[in-house]
Amino acid sequence: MTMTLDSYLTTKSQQIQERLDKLIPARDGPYRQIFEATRYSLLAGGKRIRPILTIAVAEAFGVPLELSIDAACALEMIHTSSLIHDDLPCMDDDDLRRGKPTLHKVFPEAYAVLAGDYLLTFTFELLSTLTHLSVEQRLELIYILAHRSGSEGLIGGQIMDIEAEGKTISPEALEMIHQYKTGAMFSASVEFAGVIANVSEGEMEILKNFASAIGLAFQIVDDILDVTASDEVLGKTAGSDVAKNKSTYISLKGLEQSRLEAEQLYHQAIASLDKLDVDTTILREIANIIVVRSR
Ligand code: GRG
Repeated sequence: MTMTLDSYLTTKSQQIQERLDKLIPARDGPYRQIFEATRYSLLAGGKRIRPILTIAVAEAFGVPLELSIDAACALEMIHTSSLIHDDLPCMDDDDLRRGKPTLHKVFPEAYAVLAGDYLLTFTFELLSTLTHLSVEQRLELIYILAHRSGSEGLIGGQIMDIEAEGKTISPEALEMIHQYKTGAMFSASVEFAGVIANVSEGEMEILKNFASAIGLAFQIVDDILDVTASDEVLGKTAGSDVAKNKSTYISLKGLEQSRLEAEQLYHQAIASLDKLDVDTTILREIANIIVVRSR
């Protein structure tokens, strides 16, 4: 990682952390536990790659951080909501997330369900109240996020993932699961920036192609790290795909071919950026780190 990108990511992560802390503060009162439970997972860190992408793409089009950060935080909220639910005993039943015990291990399981529900609903409340954006822009963001979280996004991807457990599926079926489960949120992140920056239809198409390539690359690398990295480095349980008998890029294509495909997707992402008429230096570096990351 270059120093420039390193400090860019650190700065943005801190800004996102501070903003999330303000958007969902600790509160007293008879329902204070919902804020405690939600903040336990939301403020636990994580790479913040989705909100960083929103901010970075918006900045590439000249939009200052103040205009994109709340929408970026909304994305991180829905992402965290999906992680909390994904970790529940009725789903992946995981004990470790973001370097800490999962929410349902520390709070009653019902609180984990409710914290996920709260983040999911608060996300849309937040987007509807972003008065620095036009009503049309807000509606567009709400549509994008609802669509990318729904049957053709997070939720559809998750149910296909559950259906595929214990089976060997085709590479095409696996790619579809990855595009829905993981790619959809990367698409939303980049589309969010496009809406906030009022980009042209042509630019939006290019951004979507960029997002689709890095989203799939991110998940392939996630599959690779699941077999090559440790719990400590990942902050979540390594080897869980094999333990749950899931088809992954590695099980279907092997480590070498998976690395090659991630690399090809990186080049595809860069080729999309080449078509944009703005400074995409940081976006190129983010695309690179998605492929060469170690956690
Ligand atoms: C709440 C809308 C909603 C949906 C629930 C449970 C579920 C449906 C979907 C789960 C989808 C899921 C867990 C996808 C995995 C995506 C993925 C690669 C997560 C890991 O992301 P990182 O590495 O994690 O960016 P950090 O912790 O760094 O943020």
